[in-house]
Amino acid sequence: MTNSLLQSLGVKSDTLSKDEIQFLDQNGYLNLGKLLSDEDLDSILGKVNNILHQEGENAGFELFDSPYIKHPKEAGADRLADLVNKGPEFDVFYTHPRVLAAMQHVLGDGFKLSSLNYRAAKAGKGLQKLHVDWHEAVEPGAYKVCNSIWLLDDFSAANGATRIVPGTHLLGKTPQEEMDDPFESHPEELIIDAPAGSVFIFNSHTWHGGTNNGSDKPRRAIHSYFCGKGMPQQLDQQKYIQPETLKRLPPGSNEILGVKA
Ligand SMILES: O=C(O)CCC(=O)C(=O)O
Repeated sequence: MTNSLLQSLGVKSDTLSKDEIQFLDQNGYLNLGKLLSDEDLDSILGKVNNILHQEGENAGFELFDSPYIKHPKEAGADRLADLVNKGPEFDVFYTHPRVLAAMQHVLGDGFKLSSLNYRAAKAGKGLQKLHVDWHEAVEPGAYKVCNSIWLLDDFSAANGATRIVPGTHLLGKTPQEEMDDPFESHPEELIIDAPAGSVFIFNSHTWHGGTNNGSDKPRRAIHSYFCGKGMPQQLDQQKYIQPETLKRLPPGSNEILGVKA
């Protein structure tokens, strides 16, 4: 991906402040603040509900097509996949300049979208192991994948918010290698506590996972997940891309999706 494409999408040298970059480098995650307005959230949630209704039992079916999804059928969560091709409401998730700036910083030039999925931890469920989104540990700096989580509900320890263990992207170890039971709490984990519309970047090599949703409502989020140059996408975007998606996106955006123009 060229720098001029990123510039045309609004990425500038100061899109992330020096302090934000330093925080991301040291902690392996970054709170970008509230990037979605309440009106945006209404429209996105309306669309998500329609898709859930339309797809019914088949919701998230595209995930089963991917050799790179660890738990396509997660009993504790509902999922939707391929949101790229399910409406213009979802364009912002992979074209927002602050997200693109963070991805370029973590993954380097040539990064692309890996997948754009919805995950809702069901009431009373949703606990995941602490994990990384790669099959093995990598050396600090040699990052392959990086995620952003877009909160569609207020997140807190009460409703299954994501937990993150800051700084673990620098260990060169996975939780499986270090913990007796990665389902257990980690003494240094933090649980996201932020309002709906907020976006967190997390380097996917930072140990993280969903927690149990102790509320009586689903805890909803969209993951806009990216991979570095030459890395396989979680969803084969070329296979699923629809002409109308490319038509409505700014010129050159096919590079972000890793598909032909
Ligand atoms: O939705 C979340 O809180 C985290 C999900 C996650 O890490 C995963 O599904 O791999």
